[in-house]
Amino acid sequence: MKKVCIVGLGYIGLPTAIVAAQAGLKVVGIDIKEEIVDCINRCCPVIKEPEIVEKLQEVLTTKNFYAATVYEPADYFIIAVPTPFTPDKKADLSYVYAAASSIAGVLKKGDTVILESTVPVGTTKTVAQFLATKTGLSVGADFFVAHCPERVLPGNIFQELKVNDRIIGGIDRGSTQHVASFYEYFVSGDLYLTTAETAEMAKLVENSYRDVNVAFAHQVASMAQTVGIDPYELIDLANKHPRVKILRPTCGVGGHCLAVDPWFLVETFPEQSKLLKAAREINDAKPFEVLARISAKVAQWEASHHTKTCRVLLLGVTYKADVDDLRESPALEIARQLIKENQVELLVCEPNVQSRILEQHIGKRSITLEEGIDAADIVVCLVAHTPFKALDKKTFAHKKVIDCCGLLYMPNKQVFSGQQFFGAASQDQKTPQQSIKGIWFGQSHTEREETP
Ligand code: SAJ
Repeated sequence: MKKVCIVGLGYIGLPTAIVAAQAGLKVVGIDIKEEIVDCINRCCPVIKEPEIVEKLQEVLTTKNFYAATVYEPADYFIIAVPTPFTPDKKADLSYVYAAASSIAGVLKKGDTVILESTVPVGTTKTVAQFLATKTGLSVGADFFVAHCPERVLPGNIFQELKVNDRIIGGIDRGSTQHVASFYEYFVSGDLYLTTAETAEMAKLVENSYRDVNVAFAHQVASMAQTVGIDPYELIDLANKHPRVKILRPTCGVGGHCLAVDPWFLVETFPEQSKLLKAAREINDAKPFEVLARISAKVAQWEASHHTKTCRVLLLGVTYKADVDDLRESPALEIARQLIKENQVELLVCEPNVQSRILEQHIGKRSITLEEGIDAADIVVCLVAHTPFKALDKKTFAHKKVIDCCGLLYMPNKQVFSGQQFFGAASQDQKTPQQSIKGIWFGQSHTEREETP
């Protein structure tokens, strides 16, 4: 049975280890943090992902998987460690090289090393040379190296790990072949073979494409709002065009991917990446726009309530809906800033993050939705988590609301039918007026108090 050593038991490494173990490979997962390794071996993963506990239990029981802090010899090594950026927006590859250094200690002839972490163009080749120098082995002859970027969407990782197409870019043809045969164990999607540099750049381009499109949505929202148009209704209507698909404005862009990856292209191609840089700046500015709206609303509230501090409830602080991940979260940044300014009494409702963890980040525990809405003077909808979406919109009826994620937007499904309109109008004044509102004039100024 082939053995795999997966380095980095985070959002990508752990699910990949589980899927590989389910496919019949012998997998050891390596993490530098002992507490993470202990938790995983006790089947208490620290990351949240649908079905992760059941699947982890299964592979621990079959003994096809276990976690450790010490590297072991294996046939395949997968590097799935974080690649953050430095304060001056340059890729920080220290975790990649630390992993490569430890792999070099156990690497032997015939082994394959796969770099899954997102990296600037050219990194895979440099890592391969680094391994060759450290081990004295010859890359392409004694061992094989390729980049195979992960492409899964948090919240749907187990499905996407198997069905998504993968790009495999070896530092030479032999490496590409070796790595492709590895992914055949568990990927049902197509495996596209190319060079290491093309694979690296494809990943960066994919996420930059999405970042640029979110920035477009954010600019549309800002323009619309300036003239009192509901951006969610506007975008909904524009998207009725068969070739238009504008994304959804939120309180910013977060996570470890979109907010980071475009900078790796900007670093390598400063002259040819102006649009990417502008998009990054637009998305990074979004939380400050939201903070300005909150300040304005609080000032309005204070003008009519002289006696007490305004209570502001934030709904959601993770980087996007229905995940527990706080990395690069614009909503969390908004919370931090409000705490720092100390002008309001801040309440936070975040059902996806344990209160203890939230407290470590912002010194505040999460309160329940009911408590929060009851106590709040102003509700700020930051992240459209499913339990928030399930709320009866009437819950917000007597609240001042700033909706930054389209939580309160109700798409009007009615489509004008001349017969219905004219026919109904002559019989019943009330019914046609309600339906006309959605069809002709939209619902922007009547149904929702405020948008981002
Ligand atoms: N966002 C919006 N509006 C949208 C869509 C997203 O504001 O319409 C925001 C989200 O709220 C979030 C951020 O963008 O803050 C990123 O969310 P996301 O769902 O677009 O992406 P990630 O970072 O969770 O995952 C991305 C995915 N890449 C693409 O869709 C091109 C995923 O497939 C990658 O595997 C992942 O990055 C990665 O690891 O690179």
